[in-house]
Amino acid sequence: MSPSPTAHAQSVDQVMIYIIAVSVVLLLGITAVMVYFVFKYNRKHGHQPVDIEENLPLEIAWIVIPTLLVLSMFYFGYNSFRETRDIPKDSFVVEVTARMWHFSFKYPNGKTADTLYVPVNKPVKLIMESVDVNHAFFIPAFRIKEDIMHGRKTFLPFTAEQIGNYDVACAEYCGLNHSAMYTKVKVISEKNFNEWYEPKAEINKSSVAGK
Ligand SMILES: [Cu+2]
Repeated sequence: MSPSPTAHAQSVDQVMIYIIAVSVVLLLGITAVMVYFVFKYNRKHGHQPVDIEENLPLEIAWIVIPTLLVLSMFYFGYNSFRETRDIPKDSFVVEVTARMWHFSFKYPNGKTADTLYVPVNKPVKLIMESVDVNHAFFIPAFRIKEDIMHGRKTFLPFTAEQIGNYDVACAEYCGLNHSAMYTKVKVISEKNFNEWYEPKAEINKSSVAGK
């Protein structure tokens, strides 16, 4: 398995594995007991149904154990969700505009792009808005997804820890070409990012033009 591109992706995966593991243990356990009882208490072997009177330890067990399991799932899931709401103060802000059927990105210096370029290991905060219908910004590799609406800004933070290209998809059905509404997030080194963000040649040209 390739390393997780974000710490958040790792924690989401751990929650997922935990929930699946609990579910599998319960499924196998319950199925095994059920099948065993079908044979053990088979009516053909002379067994008759019996009304079970109050069994306090059993009742406590079937209330307490599932409650603890569900609460633990909520606890781990909520911790992982908090990571998408607690935004580092020094985050690099990129504005995302969604429209049918396209994402565009605007950087603090006014630069715009159709692809999201970000430096590796830098906290990024996306501030997102739609100019038309509802969309959703989804980076499967980072395990993050957030709705994008018209007239209301939503946000999404992430810190990419692996250089690479990752898919971005619209995850809210938004019309005819929704299924083609894809772009990429390109995580690059800080040096490459700075070269892309403020190319030297252009700075020189504009400073010459300014004189
Ligand atoms: Cu869309």
